Amino acid sequence: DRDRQWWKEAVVYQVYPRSFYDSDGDGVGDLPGVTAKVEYLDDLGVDVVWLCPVYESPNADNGYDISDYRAIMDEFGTMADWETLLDALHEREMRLLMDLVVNHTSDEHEWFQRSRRREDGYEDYYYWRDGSPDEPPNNWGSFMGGSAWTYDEVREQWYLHLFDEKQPDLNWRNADVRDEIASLVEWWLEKGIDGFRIDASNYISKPEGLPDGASGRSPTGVEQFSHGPRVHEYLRELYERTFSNYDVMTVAEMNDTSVELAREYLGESGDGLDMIVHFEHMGVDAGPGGRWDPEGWGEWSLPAFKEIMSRWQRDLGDGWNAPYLGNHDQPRIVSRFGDDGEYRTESAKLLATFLLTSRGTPFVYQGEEIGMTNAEFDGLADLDDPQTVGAIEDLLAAGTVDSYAEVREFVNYVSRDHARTPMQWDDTENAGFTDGDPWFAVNDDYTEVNVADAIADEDSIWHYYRRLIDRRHDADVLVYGDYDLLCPDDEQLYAYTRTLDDEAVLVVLNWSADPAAFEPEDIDVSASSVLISNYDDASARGVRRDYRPYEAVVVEL
Ligand code: TEU
Repeated sequence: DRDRQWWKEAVVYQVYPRSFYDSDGDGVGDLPGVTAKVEYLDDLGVDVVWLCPVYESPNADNGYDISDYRAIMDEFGTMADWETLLDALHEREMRLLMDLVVNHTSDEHEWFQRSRRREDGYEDYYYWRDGSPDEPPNNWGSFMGGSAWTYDEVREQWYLHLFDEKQPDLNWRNADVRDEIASLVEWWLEKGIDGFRIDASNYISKPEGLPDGASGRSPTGVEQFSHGPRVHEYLRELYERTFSNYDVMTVAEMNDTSVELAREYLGESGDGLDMIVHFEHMGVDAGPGGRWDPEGWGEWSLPAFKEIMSRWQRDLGDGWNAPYLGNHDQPRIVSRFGDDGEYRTESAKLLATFLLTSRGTPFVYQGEEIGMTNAEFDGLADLDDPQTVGAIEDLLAAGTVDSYAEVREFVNYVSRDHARTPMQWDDTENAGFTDGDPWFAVNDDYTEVNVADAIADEDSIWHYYRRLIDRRHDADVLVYGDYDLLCPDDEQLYAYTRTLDDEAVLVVLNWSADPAAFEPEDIDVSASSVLISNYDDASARGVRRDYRPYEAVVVEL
């Protein structure tokens, strides 16, 4: 009845290949670079590697704009390099999760090139609309800023792009498009991969007539194209044609999703998806206008965060969670949810404790295991991410701000670029990421924050992750156990139990830089023993007491 699955017991590690490890000195991370670090990942103890897109791409959005789904990006290597990586992972009993980006293609994809020339059979592969070149067909905004429409001079029509103008949206209403997608998915599954992370999956169905969006939400129109009318039909169909025939995991990325909506997609009773990546907790520190609102950002309340996380932990029914705190689209977790100054080590370990004692399949993003921090970007020219740049351009165009200086602090808090600075392997030049010129500047703190130092120090964040992952692998209760929240209103403490049959674990996290008293009434701690803690004398101190800054303790009850 626990419905055991390998992917429920797995810990996933996300690799952003461009910034992971450069094997050939061109300044760009690559596939042989990932292969060179497979042993490293095995030592850390992770089970699954999620590889962000490595397909052929002009890199308008670092690989999320694909021009050929069956080819490897030159900068990353060859298909043979990819096969070597897959084999290296499988030899160590690790698995490979690939990224499936099919809400849109690159405008350089052959389908788009044919479609813009109205070639037979391709006319309808994208969303094309008539209209005068200065009046977009509706008011939808793009996630990358500006309108979601671009006028194409070749076809003399507008095309829809929810993301960058170089990422035209595929028209899933066209059965040929769905056939193409099923066929490329099948092609990769046949190569022996272990699953897909499905990008932007709740946006694939657009409502008939593409009605205008209401004002006040960002981007405009999101309520129209998020969870559109045929989204379940499309995902279920893809599942039946492809995933259901293989022993693979699927995790669907869905911004703008509630627990109730998520349940409709998950499991056999839904669309066959295994897990959903939701964004509710990513909104806790946003201003009233959403993530790119330059006013009112940065403050967040622990009770509100607990309420969100607890709802997902408890109410997903037969569905399975995919807990995460950071990824390639978010700032660094220790800078955002912890303290990247005095308590960097303690707070990074606390975040790890939370993530790896959550119910669901935890996703660790590269660099989290050494407590990598946000970088500093002094001008627009220092940024790479089209979303951040687009958001700033919108603010400048609207006159909300007059210069980069006015948003510098905001960008240094919120940008997707923080996650994309090169992985810090050691304290040599360029943090050991490359022998060449890195494509993106290395964070200055690499002389202190790097893998080599972390591995040499038994008390490091890295070793703490390794131990936590071990504990999780040894304790079914951490994987399958029920979750119950304690002291929901406490502003400093996040405490919960996990229970499975006669096993019970208590997690106490002082999510603050000040001491906090934990005095639960109805928990029997008489026979408790510490499973892991980020303070080494936690055992001697008992459970009911004051907790020190960012102290995290997991006890078996
Ligand atoms: O992101 C999809 C998505 O929902 C975006 O809103 C994204 O989460 C945003 O960065 C949040 O602020 C996926 C990828 O993860 C992202 O890297 C791509 O840029 C995007 O799709 C387009 O493929």
